[in-house]
Amino acid sequence: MSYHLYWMSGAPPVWRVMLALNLKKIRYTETRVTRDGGELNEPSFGTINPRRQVPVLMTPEGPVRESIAILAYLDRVKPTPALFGRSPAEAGVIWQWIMDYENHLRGAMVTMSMIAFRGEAEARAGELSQALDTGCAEMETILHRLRLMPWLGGADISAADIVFYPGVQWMRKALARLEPGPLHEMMENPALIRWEKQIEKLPKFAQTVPPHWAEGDPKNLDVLV
Ligand SMILES: N[C@@H](CCC(=O)N[C@@H](CS)C(=O)NCC(=O)O)C(=O)O
Repeated sequence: MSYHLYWMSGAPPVWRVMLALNLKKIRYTETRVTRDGGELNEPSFGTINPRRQVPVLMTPEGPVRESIAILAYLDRVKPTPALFGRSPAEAGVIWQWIMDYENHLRGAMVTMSMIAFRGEAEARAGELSQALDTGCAEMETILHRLRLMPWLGGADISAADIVFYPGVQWMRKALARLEPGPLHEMMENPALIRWEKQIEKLPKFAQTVPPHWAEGDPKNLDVLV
């Protein structure tokens, strides 16, 4: 079986897919694209993803786009470790945490990141304050869960952790550029830090970290749209 990933440095949805591929020990080849490079606008890319976004995983059955759809695909390719649980109850809990993040925290995370990375904290103070409040309310629930359980889904790592982790790293990057406040304090919670460390011990984790973060290149920070 051969798999090929189209990816962009710093994009949280891409990071999810890389974490899942490595967790499942599925080998893949890759093409790194950049926003400025124009690869996404090439006619050939439009045929594999009409939305002209990454990640796209090329599979023997054709291209699969949308990070969570790719996680579901990979779970069928290699069911162990299970990303979406083994029982109806586990699947329900895992999906609940995924949808909580997607529907509630992700938008606030994107808003605070864009404002922070573009240095617009003063000009968009009202919007920022609302995003930070939502961030605090959502993180409260997540922190409560992580104080009780090793992973968001329960006893084992799941798609919920993989979906959430890149968002946490974006939030950390954003908060480092903003005035300290309650969300900064919440992000220092030991349960969250313990959970992050568990993820960072996953196979080949270092290879999934956006290379331009390690290179200290400030460009391309706003790939998240
Ligand atoms: N819902 C999609 C989002 C994909 C997405 O937004 N990708 C962005 C990077 S974060 C992208 O490819 N943007 C290309 C561009 O804006 O030119 C997923 O989860 O895969």
